[in-house]
Amino acid sequence: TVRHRWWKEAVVYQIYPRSFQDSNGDGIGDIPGIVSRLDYLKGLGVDVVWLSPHYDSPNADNGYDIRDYRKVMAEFGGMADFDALLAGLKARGMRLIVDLVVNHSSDEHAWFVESRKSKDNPYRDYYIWRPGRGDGPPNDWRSYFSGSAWTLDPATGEYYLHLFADKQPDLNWENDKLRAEVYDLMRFWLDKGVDGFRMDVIPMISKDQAFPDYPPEHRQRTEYYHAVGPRLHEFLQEMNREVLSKYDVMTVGEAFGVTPEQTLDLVDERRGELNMIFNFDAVRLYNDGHRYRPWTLPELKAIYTRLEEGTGPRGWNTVFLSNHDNARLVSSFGDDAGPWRVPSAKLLATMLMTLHGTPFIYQGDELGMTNYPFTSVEQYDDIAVRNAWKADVLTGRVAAADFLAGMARTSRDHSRTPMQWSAAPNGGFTTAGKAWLAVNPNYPEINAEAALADPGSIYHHYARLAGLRRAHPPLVYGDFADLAPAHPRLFAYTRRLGDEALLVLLNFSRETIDVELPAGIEAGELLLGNLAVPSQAGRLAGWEARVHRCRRH
Ligand code: TEU
Ligand code: CA
Repeated sequence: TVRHRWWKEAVVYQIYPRSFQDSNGDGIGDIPGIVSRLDYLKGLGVDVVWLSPHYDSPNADNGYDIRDYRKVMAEFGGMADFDALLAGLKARGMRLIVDLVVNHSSDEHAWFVESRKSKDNPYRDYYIWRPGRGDGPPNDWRSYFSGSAWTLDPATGEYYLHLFADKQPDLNWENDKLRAEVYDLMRFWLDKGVDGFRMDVIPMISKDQAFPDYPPEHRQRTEYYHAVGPRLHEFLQEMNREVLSKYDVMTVGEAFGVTPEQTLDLVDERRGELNMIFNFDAVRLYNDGHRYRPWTLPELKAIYTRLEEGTGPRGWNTVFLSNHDNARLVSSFGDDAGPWRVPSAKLLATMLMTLHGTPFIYQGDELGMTNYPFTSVEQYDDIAVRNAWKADVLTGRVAAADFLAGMARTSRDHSRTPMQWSAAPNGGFTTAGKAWLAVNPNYPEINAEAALADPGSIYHHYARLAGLRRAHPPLVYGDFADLAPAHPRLFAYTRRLGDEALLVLLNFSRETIDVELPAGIEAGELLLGNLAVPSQAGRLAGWEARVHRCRRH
């Protein structure tokens, strides 16, 4: 039997602070802005907020490059604002988890400033330094933001490793002192009362100390090489023993490069590592290295079955299809054209909130916010886009038109445009003339004020789904079974716990379809649908989603 835990029952909402709500008219979202929207989150049915990095940072990668782990980013406010956020959430019965970015720091972190000074600096081994090979870097490892993962530092003539930007040097987890520093900074935030961590690219912290070139099978998708290094499980068990086990907290590891089969070792409750991870298989279905890849429903469904089987009763999954690193939910997995946007966004909400695992809602998806109509490279802010443009287009390797077509479907900036709060200028995100990243021009139609006023809105559908989850334990703890894995349009599944079973029916297309269920399974009472007038039993209209009691005989 599965153990009951608050974080299994929780609905999590991700806030990307730069883009959530500006309170002081500088065009940049901030913590007081978040505090002013807590009732909005409560009304949505949120139990836990995950805050993307709020730490002091020079913003080479919007806060994922941390200069001081114990300081709040000045643009976002100060520690008093952070404390007010935490208190405001707790007062409303919600919790807060923060981002833990400890695969790398900023090159402006005091440790790195010291580390690069000399080979015998006490902080030298806080980072990963190696001499070059011939005239070049130590090996063929590549940065996820284009180019080599090694940068030559003139001060000592050695290279430092950075799996991300050159301003994000990788920390050396082989060093006991570094690990102790990390555990210390974790305690700092836990002692303040935060309820856990989302851990950035955590499976990549352990590196093969031989630093070999990529094995041939991992040259394309290097994340499958960098994840699950030799000492990963040892490090996570130590972190759990030293820190996490002493608090009632939740942890979710961003598991870029971890397969469903490798997942249980990270989240098995007997092993004492993490509570859950983000598996990337679903969210990356349409995104093949910045190129759009057409995906099919049977592929998506197969991922959920594979995760169910891979994780089993002693582990736990997350359910998410968007975040600050991916394009918009409804534009990627639904149909954001005209009349289909609202029903398809509600269908996706229904799926996220009824699959087996803790659901993560990304800010703005509860409004059905869409991809931004980017047309030129200058409109993008993301370092991933800017570096790839230089590395791929300016070198003639990729045609500009192909690059832009790919980014128009996959760029991280689609999800980073500001929240659309109202029909006021800049969607009510800021009173500045200009937000740090342009607001989607569809804000007069798609905004929170309109959604709150409309009982049929996507926002209110999420709220009803959160209520349904709370009322029906099978939606949290029940097994998942896909009833029609090969069907190209229909996703039909049951969630069963003991004698109680629910049936979820989703039509991933514009066409009306017949629902073909296996013998012995029937739709009972309708608990929640996404259309004002649900279709009759046995049918689903275009993008219709329904949750029924399940009758079996
Ligand atoms: O993401 C790492 C990651 O796995 C990718 O989604 C990455 O963003 C992509 O390959 C780049 O095109 C995490 C954070 O979520 C992301 O925002 C940071 O940029 C990255 O780590 C570095 O901290
Ligand atoms: Ca601001």
